[in-house]
Amino acid sequence: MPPAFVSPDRIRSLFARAMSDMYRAEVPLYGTLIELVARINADTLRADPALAAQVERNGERERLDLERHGAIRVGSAAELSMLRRLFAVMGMFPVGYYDLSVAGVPVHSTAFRPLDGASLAANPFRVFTSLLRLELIGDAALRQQAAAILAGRDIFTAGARELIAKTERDGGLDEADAQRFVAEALETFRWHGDATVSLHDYHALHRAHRLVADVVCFRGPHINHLTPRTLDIDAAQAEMQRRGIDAKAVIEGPPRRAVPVLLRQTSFKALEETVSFPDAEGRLAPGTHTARFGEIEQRGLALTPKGRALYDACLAKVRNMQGAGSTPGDYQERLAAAFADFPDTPDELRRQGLGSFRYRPTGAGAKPSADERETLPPEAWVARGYASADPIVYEDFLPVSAAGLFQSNLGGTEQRAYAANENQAEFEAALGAKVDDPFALYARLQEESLAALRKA
Ligand code: OOG
Ligand code: NI
Repeated sequence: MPPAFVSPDRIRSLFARAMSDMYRAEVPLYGTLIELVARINADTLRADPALAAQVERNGERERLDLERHGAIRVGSAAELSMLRRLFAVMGMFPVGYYDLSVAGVPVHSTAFRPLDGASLAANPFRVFTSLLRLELIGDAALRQQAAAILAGRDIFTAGARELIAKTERDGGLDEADAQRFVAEALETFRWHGDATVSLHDYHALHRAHRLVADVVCFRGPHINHLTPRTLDIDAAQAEMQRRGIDAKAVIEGPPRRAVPVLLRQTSFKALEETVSFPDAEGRLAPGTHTARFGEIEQRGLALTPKGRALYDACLAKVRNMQGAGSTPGDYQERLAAAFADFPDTPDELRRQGLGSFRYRPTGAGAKPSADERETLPPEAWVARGYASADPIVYEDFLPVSAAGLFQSNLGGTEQRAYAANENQAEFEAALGAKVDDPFALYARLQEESLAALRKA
């Protein structure tokens, strides 16, 4: 009898739930965010029947309450490539390359996430994963010390390693192994209240960059936030402020739109947490470390390369505008002004080829002829009432917001600049695989919906 493997989607769902429970216990404010977002989502759907219908049509109601992303930072190629194999067990694969050195953060990153429509609908859980780039640290002695510490740690349990190997060998895991895998994998993401280095070494690494200390001084890459998805981030932001949560002043990303695009995010500031540091005699000295925070996001339309170029151009305008002042209100105004020319109806976004859409038969009276089926462009299907077209959700990240998060959430305000150091080839060599191109994945989702439409 063949073994009864459970699907990677199920393992991912089990893992996302376990991670959420763990983070809720570790960071109680996260529980508050979850509850706040669930309420706002229910209210938003009640107040907006068209949105509710769209969410329903796309099978997104279920995933909405499950939806989270997390973030971790690792220190070596060995750790990154092992993570790739761990995430593959859960049907999560590396998508996109993000160079954050331009923003003064010595890492480059990818997002591990499900790829196809059915897996995304089942549970879109994703983890933004960054690799420390020690080569960007100026002090050679410190660089060597950090590399030696990293070389001496293993962030994976023996059980996790064994079950990853078993999956690769046998092609899957049965239910009992899947449960065991989730428990073992979770260990890698846990917070450690004790550092592996002395307070003195911590401070030295911290001076090189806060992020170096965060990656190097602990036994594992603690998950540093877990982000639920809201349908109305302005309402979520107002509610955070009303409850006295120390939220960031501005929402990162595009302005509020009738058709939300890409990703808008807000967060509360990172917590300063007590950590003990062993000295040479093994005595523990108290100190603190700042890494973990809370974040909420709203996801919108996945843009095509043409749409993304327009988005980037609009955003660049904001930076060049001389604002009346620098209050959050002024920023929102400037942002809205800069995006005035960005189309904001589904029809116009589609006509100009700025976004990716999922087409499906309306099931209404009107039906295309056999001939139309072959020749009619997608736009005409919608115009003639044969098909509906809904925005495909952006599943990835924005490097500019990510950099803003890194900066505000490592607890510091100082800005550092590294020269632009994009090196995707080196990242992929460390990862042991190529990353997928997000634009190609969105194009494929749209193409698949069109192919199904023509066959229907
Ligand atoms: C990752 C920050 C990126 C996002 O939502 O853009 C991120 C980090 O701080 O490790 O999570
Ligand atoms: Ni995030």
